[in-house]
Amino acid sequence: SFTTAAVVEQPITPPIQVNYTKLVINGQFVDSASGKTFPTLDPRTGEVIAHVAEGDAEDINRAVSAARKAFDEGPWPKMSAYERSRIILRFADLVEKHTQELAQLETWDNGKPYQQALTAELPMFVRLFHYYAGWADKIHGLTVPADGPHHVQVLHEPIGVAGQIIPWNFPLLMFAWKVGPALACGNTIVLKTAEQTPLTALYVAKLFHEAGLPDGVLNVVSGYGPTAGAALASHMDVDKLAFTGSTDTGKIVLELAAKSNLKPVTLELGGKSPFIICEDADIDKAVELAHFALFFNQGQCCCAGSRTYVHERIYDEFIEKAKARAIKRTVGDPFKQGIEQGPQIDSEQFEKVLRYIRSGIDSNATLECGGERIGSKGFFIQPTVFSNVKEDMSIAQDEIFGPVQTILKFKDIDEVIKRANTTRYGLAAGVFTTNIDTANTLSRGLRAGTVWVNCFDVFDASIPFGGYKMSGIGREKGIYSLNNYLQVKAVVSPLKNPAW
Ligand code: TXE
Repeated sequence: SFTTAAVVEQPITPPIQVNYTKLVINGQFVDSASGKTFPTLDPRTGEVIAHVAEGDAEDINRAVSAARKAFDEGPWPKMSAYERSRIILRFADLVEKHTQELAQLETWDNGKPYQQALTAELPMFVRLFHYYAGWADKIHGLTVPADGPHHVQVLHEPIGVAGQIIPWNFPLLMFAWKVGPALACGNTIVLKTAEQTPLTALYVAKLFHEAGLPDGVLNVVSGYGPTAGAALASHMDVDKLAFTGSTDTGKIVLELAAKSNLKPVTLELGGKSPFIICEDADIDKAVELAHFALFFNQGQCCCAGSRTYVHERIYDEFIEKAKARAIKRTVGDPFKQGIEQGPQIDSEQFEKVLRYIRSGIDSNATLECGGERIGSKGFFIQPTVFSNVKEDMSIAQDEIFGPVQTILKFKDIDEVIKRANTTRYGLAAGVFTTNIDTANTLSRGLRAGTVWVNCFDVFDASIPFGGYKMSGIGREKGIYSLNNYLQVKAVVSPLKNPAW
């Protein structure tokens, strides 16, 4: 039985009002051209939080024109890099002042535990902007020693108007990963938020303008993917596209970019990350870490440790303990103290997770616990654990994106490397062992953009993140993220005096 706080009959009302619901175009809050709005829902109840201006192709055109003008006529790309850095720092300070309201809004719109938003995501958001503010005045080119009497400079210039499309699982952090490097490099932006979670981006866009960001530099369009998102991906005047979301939609936007103006595209897509627990591991610690790796953020993480491989010698004990831990997980109103898990984001994701649970049962994996919805309102799902999972089951291959742990048994290291690599994804991996040779062998053998050894989900502004295989193209964060937003120009001139 579950100790969940379960049914949310009386959702706690956050002490905040939704003040910003319009599009942000050229430094102004404006209605959509069509006048249409769409509802953003509270995942605890499925009820409407607010009606938000619904941008579509016409609004994307307006936003791109504003961003184009702000790029071509300045001042942003031509401003001193130090001044750009100061504006970004002032923005980060303002966000810090409004941490509580922003965390409340993030929890309300997304359903994630308030403590997580408040103590992890908001500080990380601020940290990311401090990091990128630090880069703004340290981006510089090269001179290269070409053959012949020529003076050769390589300039690193902003790429232009960046189109950015983000998902709903970490609305603020995805904003920071995208907007931070683009602004530090002197670009202008049209950002399309996810239709499930439009609220916090509008709030922080307001703060950015208060901090002195010139009009037109950051435009935020709320709206749906096939309308606003597709218009942005295929726009002829957008110079670069960055996308985070599903692999299927990633393929669509890559194609739209190719068919329009061949804008370069970075993609951060789905995953099915293995978490490998070796026989020498401390079982209690491994159980806790594997639990966190999967269940964090309601299981809605692109890098979730969603295939737990356990060595056969400790497998039975691990299953018992993993099941006990899942049963203890507290599910309920994410505004309530002590709640570890809130609702899934919306009915579509909720149904998808329940479908995968049924498919796990049908394919004869062992359902150790969970498997049902909680209550009759909102999108709560019991923490669920499957054992006896085999690679050919769809629960071991597809991204479930929910609180469903799938546990597989392995015998030796070479075998588990091969099996862990048999997916179309390659976003992240985890390794739990006390043996340095095992850790080295596994981390080199696994085809994934991040390998966490004896830890999981450790993020930092300076650590690059991105995927191998169908988990994406390119890297975000760290020094690698800057190249996504820079053009390289070689300037060659004859040298009058070749000696010097
Ligand atoms: O994703 P979409 P969805 C995975 C996860 C989840 C699944 C589906 O497995 O269950 O994707 O989620 C915009 N042109 N991830 O449907 O569609 C959309 O409006 C342009 C992993 O929410 O990829 C939103 O802003 N844009 C992931 C963004 O794309 C389009 C995070 C993501 O939505 C578009 C989220 C189109 N035709 C889901 N269609 C991760 N990597 O972290 C949609 N969009």
